Amino acid sequence: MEKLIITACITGAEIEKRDFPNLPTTPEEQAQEAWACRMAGASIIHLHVRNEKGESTQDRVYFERAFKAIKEKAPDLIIQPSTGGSVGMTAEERLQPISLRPEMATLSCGSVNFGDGVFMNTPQNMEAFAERMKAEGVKPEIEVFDVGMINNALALVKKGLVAMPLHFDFVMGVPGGIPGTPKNLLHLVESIPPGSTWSVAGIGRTELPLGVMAIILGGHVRVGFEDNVYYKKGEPCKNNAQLVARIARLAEELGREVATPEEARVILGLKVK
Ligand code: KMH
Ligand code: ZN
Repeated sequence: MEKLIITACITGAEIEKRDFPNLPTTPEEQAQEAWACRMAGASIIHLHVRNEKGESTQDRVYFERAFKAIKEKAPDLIIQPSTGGSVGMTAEERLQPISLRPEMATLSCGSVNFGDGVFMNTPQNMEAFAERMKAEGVKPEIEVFDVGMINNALALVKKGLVAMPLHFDFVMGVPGGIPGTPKNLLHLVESIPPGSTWSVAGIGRTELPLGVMAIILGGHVRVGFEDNVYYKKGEPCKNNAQLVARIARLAEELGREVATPEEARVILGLKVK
């Protein structure tokens, strides 16, 4: 089995610092958190950024600051900005981090109810996002919130907008999306083309069991405050690295080695630095 890639989604767009003071929101806090996650075994940082008021933003300037701070502290990490942003943002707004030409970025492949709102990704949006990423040489991570989104990604491949092999991230347990059950994860894994790579991001209490399944099945794992802020029931996390360290520890117990960022680049077909 190939080595395990651990992605740390350290901030997200939905959680508020006033509800969860340990959330890293400034570039300095994000850099510190990214470094600690790297030390604990993460090779990718999935990044959302916040403005001075702590609000979610896709403004290029804020991404630029966060990239700089993270690269100074942990230069070898793969930084994967979000193009999902927050529910209600426009496509142009969401696409801003792509102009920084990151190695990877997320590409959501369909619309989904998202709590009380709708996370909108029309076919036209998806094509425009894929085209922009292709033009800038950015590898998409295909975000799948429900099973039909796999087909939407394959439609982008047919149009020549995304190249195989694909890398999927199954985001499971969003209220409105596919529930985070073991059976559903198996179904998703069996539904992607051979040769694809995949990771799982279980929301809330599904994060840990789905992560363990991914370790065993040969997938990869995403953990962090974007998806879950509890270490266990009733015990909030102190930091993101705690969640990364637990996955790394379980992988070791289960005989799966954890990838360095350089090894992750090879697994994902990114340019090796
Ligand atoms: N915040 C969600 C509405 C991504 O990062 O690409 C979308 C999201 C997906 O988080
Ligand atoms: Zn995200």
